[in-house]
Amino acid sequence: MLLTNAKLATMDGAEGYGLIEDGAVALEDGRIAWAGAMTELPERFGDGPVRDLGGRLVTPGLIDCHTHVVSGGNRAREFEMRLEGASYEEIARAGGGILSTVRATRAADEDLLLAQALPRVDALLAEGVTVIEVKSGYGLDTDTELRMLRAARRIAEERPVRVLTTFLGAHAVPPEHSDDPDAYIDEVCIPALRAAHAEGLVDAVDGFCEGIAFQPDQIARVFEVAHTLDLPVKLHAEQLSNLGGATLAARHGALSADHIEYLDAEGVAEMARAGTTAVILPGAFYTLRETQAPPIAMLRAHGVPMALATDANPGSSPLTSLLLTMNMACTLFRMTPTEALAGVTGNAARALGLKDCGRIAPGLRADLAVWDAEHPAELSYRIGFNPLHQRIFGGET
Ligand code: DI6
Ligand code: FE
Repeated sequence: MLLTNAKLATMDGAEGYGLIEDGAVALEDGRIAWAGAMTELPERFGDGPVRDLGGRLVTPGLIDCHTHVVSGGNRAREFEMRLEGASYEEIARAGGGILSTVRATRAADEDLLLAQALPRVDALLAEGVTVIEVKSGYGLDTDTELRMLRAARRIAEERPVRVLTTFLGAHAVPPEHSDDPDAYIDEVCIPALRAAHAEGLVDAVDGFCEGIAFQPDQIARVFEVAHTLDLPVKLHAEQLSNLGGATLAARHGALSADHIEYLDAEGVAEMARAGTTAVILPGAFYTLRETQAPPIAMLRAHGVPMALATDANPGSSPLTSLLLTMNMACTLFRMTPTEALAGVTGNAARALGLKDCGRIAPGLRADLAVWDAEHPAELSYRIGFNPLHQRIFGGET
């Protein structure tokens, strides 16, 4: 299959969109066989079926590298409580917040968890997403953590999308261990991680390093086990305060440190040194009406790659639009539209440790998004408008 008459934002190159006007992409066996200017098309790609894209924009398929789309129930009532003046942390300390989703998730069977996740996934796919990451973390017991991960894996059987699963047992202290978080880590979280890994359910390990969640030494114990299982790590760090989580993550060779509103210069330097990607989550910042923005200029100056994700979750970011995420990153954090698109393509792939997607380049998976747009900045500029013309997943439309 040959796609012709396309404007390519290859996202392949040191910086910028890697724009190719009047471009073509040859797809073979689910991979990109060739991409470039039509005038340079090698002869052998001219023989097969041709699809004229009418001058439309083609980008890599979008990648949502941080989601909690598998979860029970919803938290609309807490949304109302916050509007009445309660803070996210107050609600969490009073047994609501993450723990209210834990109750609903524990009560849901695997089919229900899957059924509730699919409409959220569909919303993402409708905007050209071809890869999603999905976390556990609303079970906080072995059975429910594994059930969440099994439901997450099944998303890829039900929909044309690639799913990477992340074990997030260190997300919150469950009520039955409220007086002993250390015992939860050692007696529940770590054994659950081993069990999930043994069942092939884990692609990476995450934690929530925060006053309302876990301390750095507790996260470090989970990371040590991840290393012995050869699993990459990442961390929810510096979202509401600075506990040095990004530094901890970087020193453990983390793929990413996520949120990082309260990240300081030391943390930025450690991330740069370790090659840890910054995952920026404007949906949570917006929902919680945070006022401290992540240190974008400092990350940029240190060359820390920046990814963007929805953080789709029922509490702090009930957001299932990567396009709106891109707009928020530009408007709220002054990221550029170029950075925003890199954040949901090449840098999102990097945050997941994936080398076979996120760019339009020979040999990579044929995961593409075709847009009714003239320029890639349009994807960040509009609010609540979806210009997707077509999604191509592994060469299939
Ligand atoms: N940070 C987040 O933004 C989500 N988890 C986390 O550690 C929020 C989860 C929730 O409020 O349900
Ligand atoms: Fe999150």
